[in-house]
Amino acid sequence: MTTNLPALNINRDRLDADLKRIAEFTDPDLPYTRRAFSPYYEAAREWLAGRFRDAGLDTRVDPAGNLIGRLGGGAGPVLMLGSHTDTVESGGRFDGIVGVLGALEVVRCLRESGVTLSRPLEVVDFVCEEPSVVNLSPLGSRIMAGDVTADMVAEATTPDGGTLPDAIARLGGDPSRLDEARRKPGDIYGYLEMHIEQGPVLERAGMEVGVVTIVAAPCRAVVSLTGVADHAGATAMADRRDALAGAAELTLAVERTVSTPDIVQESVGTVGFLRVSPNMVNVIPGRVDLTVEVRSTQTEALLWAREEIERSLREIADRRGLGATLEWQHLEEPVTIPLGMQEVVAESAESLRLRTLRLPSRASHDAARLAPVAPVGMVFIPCLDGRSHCPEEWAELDDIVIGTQVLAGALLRLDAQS
Ligand code: HGY
Ligand code: MN
Ligand code: MN
Repeated sequence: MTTNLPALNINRDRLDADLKRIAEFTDPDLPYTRRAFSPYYEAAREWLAGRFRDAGLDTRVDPAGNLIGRLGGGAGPVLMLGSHTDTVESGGRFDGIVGVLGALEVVRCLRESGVTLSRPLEVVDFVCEEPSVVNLSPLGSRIMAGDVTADMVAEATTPDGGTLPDAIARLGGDPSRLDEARRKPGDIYGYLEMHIEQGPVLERAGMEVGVVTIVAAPCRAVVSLTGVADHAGATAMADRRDALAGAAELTLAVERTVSTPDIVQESVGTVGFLRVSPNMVNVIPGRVDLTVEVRSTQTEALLWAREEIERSLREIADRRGLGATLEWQHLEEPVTIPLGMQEVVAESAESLRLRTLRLPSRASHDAARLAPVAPVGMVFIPCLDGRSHCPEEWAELDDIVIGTQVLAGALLRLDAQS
């Protein structure tokens, strides 16, 4: 147990003002929507870089497009705090955002209290954590960890039809020097991320803080089912090759697979995207493109679920005379949080006499992507009704302040280890 650490007083009003200000950077018709590389995101980044500089951080955009503020010079492994400020569509006002703004507030408190860390500190807003802008996300943390390479970036495009290199360059990154954004094992002494739970466990248990023990792995596939577009009135049921009816069966097969009693405790599955063509009321769907996502904290459950979904697709397609393709585009492994990193978070929370619970993260995070190159730890705070990735996503300011206080204490404990 680390004792006699300096007290850092989180400035509640200042943090609240930042949270309110960044929420204004959204598509006004879809609050809160700040998709990576969108004009809203670029404007928010400008504002955030200014706040980093105001806090005394030596601020830059690395070649990957990550916004990085550094406190303290010198060589050697850095302490790192961060998360992301891009959102899903009509999604989170707090997902990722509390981690970046909380980290920024910790920096201001360090400077106000005159605390000097023994190591340099970096605060990072990782670019494009959310999927579907490119299928390389979480982009910025994966580039930093060496999991996404320059070749992969060079080939990628963004939904507006632009190239990913151009989008990164617009943020101030430099895709031609992507390797310079990479960190090797040993470069980062420890990474800490505060995040809303995006689930109901803390709230239901009446807990104030979560210590993350493991991060579930998302695995995503794109599926195409092709049948025969035909007249919806003149085609007998026995003569149809209906791609959407097949997609409906597959969707239920995904739900059934992950609801199998021996894996449902730790696994979930979703068909979140579906495109029907020609998508007209009087035409039998000739083609459906959809995504399948399965997640679990158990590797063997992921492997079994993926095989079972592939088997179901073959059976549905054969029986219905449909063409079918499935490509797993995104495969992750569950990430166990090192006990030492769990301890710095738990000790920080317990020193504040907070009701604390150790729990898995069912959502994925930049922390999981940095884990191959750095010891990572996560501080969870409750969110209203456990909701996330929706306009109703909400976190109480009191909880965000508490989480920031725990983040600060965990950072000081990490630094004291040096
Ligand atoms: O999908 C996730 O788990 C994260 O919120 N991007
Ligand atoms: Mn998210
Ligand atoms: Mn997130």
